This record gives sequence, C-alpha cells and structure tokens, in this order.
Amino acid sequence: MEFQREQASKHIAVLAFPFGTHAAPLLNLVLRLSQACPDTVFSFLSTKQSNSSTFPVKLDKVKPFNVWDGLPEGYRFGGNPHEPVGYFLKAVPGNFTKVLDKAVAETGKRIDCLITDAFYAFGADVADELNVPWVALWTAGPRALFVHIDTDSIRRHVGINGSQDKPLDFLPDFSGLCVADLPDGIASGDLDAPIPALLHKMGQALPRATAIAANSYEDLDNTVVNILKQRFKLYLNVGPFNLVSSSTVDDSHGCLEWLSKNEPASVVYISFGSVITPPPHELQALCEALEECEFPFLWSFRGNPEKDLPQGFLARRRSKGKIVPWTPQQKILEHPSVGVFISHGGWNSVLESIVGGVPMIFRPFFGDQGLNTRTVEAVWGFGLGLEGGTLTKEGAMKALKLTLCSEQGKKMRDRIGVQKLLAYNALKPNGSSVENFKTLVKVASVRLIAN
Ligand SMILES: *[C@@H]1O[C@H](CO)[C@@H](O)[C@H](O)[C@H]1NC(C)=O
Ligand SMILES: *[C@@H]1O[C@H](CO)[C@@H](O)[C@H](O)[C@H]1NC(C)=O
Ligand SMILES: CC(=O)N[C@H]1CO[C@H](CO)[C@@H](O)[C@@H]1O
Ligand SMILES: CC(=O)N[C@H]1CO[C@H](CO)[C@@H](O)[C@@H]1O
Repeated sequence: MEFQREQASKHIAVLAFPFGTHAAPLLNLVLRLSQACPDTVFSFLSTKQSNSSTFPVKLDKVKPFNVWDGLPEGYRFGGNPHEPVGYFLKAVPGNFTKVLDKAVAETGKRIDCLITDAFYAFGADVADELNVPWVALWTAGPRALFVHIDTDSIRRHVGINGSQDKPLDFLPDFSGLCVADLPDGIASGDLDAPIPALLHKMGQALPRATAIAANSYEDLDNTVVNILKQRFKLYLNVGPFNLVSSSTVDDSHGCLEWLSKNEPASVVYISFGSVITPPPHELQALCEALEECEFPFLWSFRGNPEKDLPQGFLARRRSKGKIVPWTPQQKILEHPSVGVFISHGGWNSVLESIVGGVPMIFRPFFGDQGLNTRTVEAVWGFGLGLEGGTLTKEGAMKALKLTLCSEQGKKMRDRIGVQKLLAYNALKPNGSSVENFKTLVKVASVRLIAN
C-alpha cells in the first residue's frame, strides 16, 4: 500500500458507537488528532443522545452530526440495556451513510479518511467504497481484542457450551484462564445475540483496517500485543487515554480533602462505573464486610444510598466512610491514601488503577470484565477476583485483607507501581504511545492511492 502527501485541507469522518463508555474515548482520540492536524475538519457521527452527553462544548474543527438511533416510534426503555443496542445495530450502516452524505455537503469536502469504533465491521466496506483509509479504535484491552479475532479457533478447541473449566492454555500467555473467563458469546451463550454477532464480524473485518488504534500501551500484555501486530496491518497502542485527557477536576464533594485525613494506602475506593449497580444482596454483603473490617472507604454510589444500602449503615459508618454520587475518579486513584479499588473490572477501571498505582478487586458483570479480572489476578498479579465471582461478606473481607494488609498485597502494589511507570513512559516525548500516535497521524492525513 502506498501513501502520498496532499496539501489541501482534509475531512475525516468519525463513526461512534453510542453506548456505554465508547464515544468518549473516540472523541478524545479525535481531539488529539485535531490538534495534530489543524487544517483538518472532523465530522463526528453519533446518536443525538450520545452527542449531547459526549460533547461538552462547541468545538471549532470537530462538528457533531446526529444519526438515527433506530428506536421504534414511542419506544420506552424497559430496563434491558441490550434492547436499544439491538435496535441501533439494525439501523446501521444505513443511518450512518445517509449522514455521511450530509457531512460532505455541509463541509463541502469529500471524505479523506474514515475513523470508526472497532465494533463496526462495516467500516471496512464503507472505507473501500469511499476509497479512503479505515482507522478503527479499539477501546478495551489487547486480550479482549485477541479473543474476538481468534473466536473461530477458540470454538474449535473448546466447543460451544462445553465445560466452563476448560483451560485456555492453548492461547499464548493465557495459562490460569479458562472458558468461564471469556466474554459471553465466544464459546458459550447465545452466539447470535446482537453484541456477540457484532464482535464476531468485527474480528473477521479488522485485518482489513489500515490501522487499529488502541487504548493501551506497548508494555502491558506484551505477548498478546505482539500477536496483534502480526495479525493486523498496523496495530498502534496510543494510550492510556486517561493520561492524555485534560479534564478539569470537579471535587464538589470534597473527596480529595477527606482522603488526605487518612493513612497512606489505607482507603478502600469503590465505584462500579456509570452503567452497573450490583444486586441488593451483594451491596448488603459488601457493606457488612466494610463494617466488620473497619477499613476506611470512599464510595462513588449511583442511586440512593439511604434506600439502597442496609439500614443504619450510613450512620454507623459515617466516621470511617464517605459515600458520594460522583468523584474525580482518576484523581482519587492517584491519591496516596487509596489502598485498593473495588470495581466491575471494565478496561477503563484497569487503566485508571494502573495510572493510580492501586491494586484492584473486581466483581465482573459482562463483556470483557471477567477476562480483565482473571488477567489482573492470574497473569499480571496486581489485582484479585472474588471467590465465586460475586460479592459475599466472607469473600470481600478476604480480598480486602489480602490487598490491604498482607505481604502478597504489598507485592501487588509493587507490581502495579512498575506498570504505572511504564504507562507514564509510554506518553513521554519519544515514548511508544507518542511515536505510535505520530504514525496514526500519518495514516489519517495522507490520501490513500488505490493499488
Ligand atoms: C448454548 O446455550 C445457550 C443458552 O445459554 C443457547 O441459547 C444456545 O442455543 C446454546 N448453543 C448451542 C450451540 O448449543
Ligand atoms: C523524539 O521526538 C522528537 C520530537 O517529537 C522528534 O523530533 C525526534 O525525531 C524523536 N527521536 C526519536 C529517536 O524518535
Ligand atoms: C457541540 C454540539 O453541537 N452539540 C450538540 C449535540 O446534540 C445536541 C442535541 O441535538 C445539541 O443540542 C448540541 O448542540
Ligand atoms: C434518519 C436516517 O438516516 N434513517 C435511516 C437509518 O437507517 C435505516 C436502515 O438502514 C433507514 O431505513 C433509515 O431511513
């Protein structure tokens, strides 16, 4: 494949996946590209709802376009988060291609490069039709990407709906992991459900991408990263994104000050992200563990703690704990008082914990969270899962004591300290993520010549 420089200003179209924590990192990448390519305009296509929550302010060179969300007239959300995703995926790519025409008409510029969430296998065909490079952003970890591109081979090895205990040691650097740790829909569950079908197609299409950008850094999961580099035309770690976004710190609940009153590495920080709330009996179990262990804790809690947590818990724990609806999470994790992070184990949680240098305890729910949990525990050794996979009083107490007050916990802290340095190094001048980003800029800013 050949590249040739062109002088005229460029137009890059960006197709976002408007669910979960996907659109924000894509916008983060686009803003970095926009800084590096000041004469390029970006059209950022997402649903109206996603656009209004993702775009903080009006941006000069990045223009949002709304695409249809696919929901039937009068649709009311019934509580199943997969339902709107299913509707949306039925409308793609038609709802996008229509708006791409609109973006071309409004900017008066043909499209020079297509950037999409990696979820969109159709990006390959759309880019081919436009005769432009396709850049895909993978927002999760390298290991999760690897199991999606190797899904067919994994199915051949372990079958469908077979034993959950079967080891995955036929995959490089996967010893200690088993079938149960894989995302649903790879070797068990409903393979034809919208998300598993989407990810399977993705795995087959991504080798056609001109480049894949990823929210990670070279030194994390090196063996798997090297395989991905062999499988793809260009696999570029350009993260961790949480080290390059310059969000202002809103600490309206005084969490940082509160943390400063605690001993170093003593506080349990709890947050299950913006999508998940553990079931009531697990919340109860976690509260009981916190009461009995008496570790100080800071809890970023979505919902009504008075209603959702055990009666009297707040009053009894007031001196030791703080429960707030929102925290500046990255700053919290960087605070020296935080000793462990309890979370759902999404990829962002892993990276935030690494950047904070804080060991983690994960209670995974879906997607790549189980894979992340077993990986931090069995492969990287700086985090833990819970016995039985869910929050029980005994299990939570055991994990908390192990991370906060044992020799093994200290070793976990040392290991994650090493990763923290490597993550920072990747984003220093001439660091690997910085150099990879320069390559990405080249890919995005030169016009592809058909060969
Ligand atoms: C596997 O199990 C799921 C239910 O968990 C079922 O929907 C699916 O049809 C099964 N697939 C096969 C091939 O047996
Ligand atoms: C290091 O970075 C600077 C500035 O980005 C660049 O000019 C230089 O070529 C880089 N050096 C190496 C060895 O990559
Ligand atoms: C920055 C920007 O233009 N954001 C828009 C996103 O979509 C919402 C709803 O359509 C608009 O109100 C915002 O102006
Ligand atoms: C507004 C819009 O573009 N809607 C289109 C979205 O895609 C579906 C199916 O591909 C079309 O039927 C809609 O017209």
